[in-house]
Amino acid sequence: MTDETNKLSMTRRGVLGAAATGAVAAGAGIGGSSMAPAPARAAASALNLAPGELDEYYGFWSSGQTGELRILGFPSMRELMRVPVFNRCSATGWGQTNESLKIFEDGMLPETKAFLEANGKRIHDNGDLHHPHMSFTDGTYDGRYLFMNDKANTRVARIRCDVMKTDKIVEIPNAKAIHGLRPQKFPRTGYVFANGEDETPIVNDGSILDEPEKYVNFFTALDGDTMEIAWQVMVSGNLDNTDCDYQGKFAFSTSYNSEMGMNLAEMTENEMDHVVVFNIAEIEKGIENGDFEEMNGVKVIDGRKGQNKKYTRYIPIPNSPHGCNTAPDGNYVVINGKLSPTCSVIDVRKVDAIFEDGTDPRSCVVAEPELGLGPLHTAFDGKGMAYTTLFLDSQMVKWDLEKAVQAYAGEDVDPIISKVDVHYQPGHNHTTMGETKDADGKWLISLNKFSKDRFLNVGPLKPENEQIIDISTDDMEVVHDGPTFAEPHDVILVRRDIVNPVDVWDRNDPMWAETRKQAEADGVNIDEYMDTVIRDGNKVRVYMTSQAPTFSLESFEVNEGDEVTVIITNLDDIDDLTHGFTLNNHGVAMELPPQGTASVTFTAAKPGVYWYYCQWFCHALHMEMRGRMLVKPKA
Ligand code: RUQ
Ligand code: CUA
Repeated sequence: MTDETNKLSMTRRGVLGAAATGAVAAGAGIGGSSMAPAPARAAASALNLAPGELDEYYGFWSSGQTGELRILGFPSMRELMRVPVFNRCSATGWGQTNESLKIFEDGMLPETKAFLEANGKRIHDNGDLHHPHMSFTDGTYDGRYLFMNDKANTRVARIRCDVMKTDKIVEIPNAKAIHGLRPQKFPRTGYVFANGEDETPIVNDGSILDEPEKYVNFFTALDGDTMEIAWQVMVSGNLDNTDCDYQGKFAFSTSYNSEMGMNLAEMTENEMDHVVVFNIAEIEKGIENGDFEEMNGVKVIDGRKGQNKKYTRYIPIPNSPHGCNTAPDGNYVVINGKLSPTCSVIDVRKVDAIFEDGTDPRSCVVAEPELGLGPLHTAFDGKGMAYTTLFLDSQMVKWDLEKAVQAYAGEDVDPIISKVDVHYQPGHNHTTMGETKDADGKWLISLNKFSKDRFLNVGPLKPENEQIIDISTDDMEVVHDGPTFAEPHDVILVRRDIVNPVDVWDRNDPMWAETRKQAEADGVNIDEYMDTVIRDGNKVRVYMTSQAPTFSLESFEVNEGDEVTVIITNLDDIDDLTHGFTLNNHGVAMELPPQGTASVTFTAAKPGVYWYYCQWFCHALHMEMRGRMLVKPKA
């Protein structure tokens, strides 16, 4: 930084500092927003928990292109845990242990396996996790599972909430780039609905590029219990976000590319795009009656425009709509207009009718309030109020659903209650319990895509900024700024009594069932003390246990070129006694949770002595918790 620019930025900071006391900093935000007033002391103190106090909510955060799920205490915003999902994790060995590789590979399509092999890999190292959602029973969270999408590599994953670990990663055939994802709310999950965002030629064999009429898109329903694909629906246009009703009848997906355009000009050509409504009972009937085509092992229903069956309806919506959010009252679905300053409100009670012949699909739209520029997502307080993010205006707008309906019907009422500046460019927002029928209207969070000058400068790559807004009273007040790394798209805020993870693993957990089988074949019981090395040709299996502060094997020997598998059970059975196994200069590390078993396989290629050690601080003698691997040179 030159002296000159340094001076300039100092001056600018001075201006912004002054703005915080009430003056408006002209052009401070991308959208020209002013700074927020100083946070209300009362609300702020609710966010600053005293040492030892616990949060009222679990926040389950996506992490976008980082590929993991993050758990934060809310409203304190203290990060509690990172759960690796689509990413490789250095700390836990996710993506390296045999147990996690099995989860990745079990759900992988054969062509992906072949592609990875050709590239000398077993898994993709990246993912793009946008939308985490919990399983539902009867319209509210049930604490069983979390489901999430991977836009980068077209996958859907599930996390078990009892141990907070990923247990399924399923690559979706036919579709490309899974984006919007929602679990069925009623009667239960049930289905997990997943949108393919990118269109693909029906026969995608490398012979078609510029024939848009041959491109289609796929809506996928997975079975949330088995994580098998129940069915898919082929649609016209692309699919962005999705939500479903509280009655178990319909799912709704936005499409910003009804044009089936292949470039920006084509994709944004029409003023009206659409929402696709999926009629779940009719689709199930169609599957039962054999009205499907089997594509790559999946039953695919043709729900494209003009097929004139009762599987889908296309509701025209202005303009490149994005977010799709069902209100807790069960009556309304809010479609966020993005390029249109409006939100379109669908009345679920009028959706049956649009499946009748000759009914205008727009007849279920009962409100279309003009809210501001760039509406992306809407959250609810359960008291009839909606909160919509305005990306271009850098604002949150609070509006009254019923008043919006009245205004659309011609009454002289203004649905907009208030607006507040956020910093800057908000994408998703979420209220406490807001996507369930138990929305409690306490807090709202705004996930802002730009932080700019809100935090200490860390270089060209800035954090995002997440702001908490107190909605317990009539006005919205920004009471907290929180920086985050790339790039939480979405979050759910779940009452803490719903989530009840265990402290110690169950020895019979399916996570290491495969490892157990191998051990049984080797005559080893992985539930007890073990210090056995089994040689099987050039394969060596090293069985040991960990118990603070020792590994049962203080050394083991292998030969250069051996394929070595280290299998460890952590016999410690109390709270918070995690060990680890890290093998020096081998790129090998894994988590050993209390009463858990984990294993890792590598090739011993470098003769010499290598120390292995425990990387989780576990005991006063943690540093001493180590041992040696001897790799003997080839004779
Ligand atoms: S999207 S900023 Cu990937 Cu959820 Cu709307
Ligand atoms: Cu065991 Cu540190």
